[in-house]
Amino acid sequence: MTTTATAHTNIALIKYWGKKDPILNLPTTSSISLTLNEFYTRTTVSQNASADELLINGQPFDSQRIHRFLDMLRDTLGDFAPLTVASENHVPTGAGLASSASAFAALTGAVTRELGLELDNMTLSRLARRGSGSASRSFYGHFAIWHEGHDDASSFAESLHAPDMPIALVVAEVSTAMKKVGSTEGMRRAATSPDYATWVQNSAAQLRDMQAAIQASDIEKIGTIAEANALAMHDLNRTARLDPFTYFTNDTTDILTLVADMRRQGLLAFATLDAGPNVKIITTQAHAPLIVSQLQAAMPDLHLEIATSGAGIHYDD
Ligand code: 2P0
Repeated sequence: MTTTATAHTNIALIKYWGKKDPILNLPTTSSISLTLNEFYTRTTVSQNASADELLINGQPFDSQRIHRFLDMLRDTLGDFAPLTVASENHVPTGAGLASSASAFAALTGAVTRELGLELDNMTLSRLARRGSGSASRSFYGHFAIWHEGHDDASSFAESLHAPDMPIALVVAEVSTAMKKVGSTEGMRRAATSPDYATWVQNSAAQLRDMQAAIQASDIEKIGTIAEANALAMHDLNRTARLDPFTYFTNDTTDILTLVADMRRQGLLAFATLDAGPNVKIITTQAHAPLIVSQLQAAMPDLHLEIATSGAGIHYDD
C-alpha cells in the first residue's frame, strides 16, 4: 500500500517564538497562522523498505530529525514496519517560509493513514507538533490557531472558522550570505531578553485582537497586529542577554521602509518576518500586484512571489 498526503505551509500572524517544554514542543504562547495555497509538500509513504528511507525531490536524504520523529510515532502509536518516505517540496528554498511546517504535517498525515489510523486533525496536529511546532497549524485551511496548552494533550491546533476574505501575502526574498540561526536556537536566545515576559503578555492580548479582526474580515487590522507582533519578536533577538543577534540585513530594513512608504500612499501593506531576513507583506489580492511592481522598481534584484489563502491537508485516494 501507498499513501500520499499534501500539506501547505503557513505564515504565522501571531508568532510562536519560545518553548516552555522543548521535548514536547510546548510553546510559551498560542499562535495564529494563515495557510498558503502556493507553497506545499507532497509526501508519499509506503511500507516496503528494510529500514526507514527518506527521499526529498527524488534524492536520498538523511535527517536525524525525521528519523527521531518516526521513532516518536512508533513509541506513541505502536511499532510499525520500516517506511519509504518520498517528499516533494513545493516551498521555494530561500523564500524564508518554513518547509518544516508543511513537511511534518504531510508526513504525519501520510504515515498515520498508511497505518490505517483514521485520526482527526486535532490529534494529527498534536503529533506533528513534536516534529516542528509550526507544523501543528498546517492541517487546516485558511486561518488556524495553535493553543499553547500545558501538556501534550492540551497543546494542539484547530481551525479558526472565518469568513472568506481577499487576503494575500507578498513574499520578498532577500539574498544573504549570513549564517542562519535556526529557529530552535533563535528561540532559546530570545527567551533571555529582559523583554521576553512582556512579549508573552502582549502576545495574549494580540491573539484576542487578531481573532476579532479575522472574524470581522478586517485585513488592515490583521496586518497592523501581525506587524507589531513580528517586529516585537525580532526586538527580542536583538535584546537577548545570551548571544544577541538579528535576522535583519540592510535589504530587510530597506523593504520595511518601502512598506511604510506604501502605507502612506494608501496601500494596504504590513510586514511580517520569520527566522530569516525575508519580508512577507500582508495585503489584499487587489493591492498585491501594485506592491510587487513598486518593490521590483526600487530593488530590481528582489525575488517576489504572491501567495493566497490555501486549503488544509488532503490525501490522494
Ligand atoms: C512561527 N517560526 O510561528 C514561528 C515564527 C519562525 C518564526 O515556527 O523548533 O520550525 O521546529 O518547533 O516550527 C519556525 O519554527 O520550530 C517557526 P521548531 P519551527 O511560524
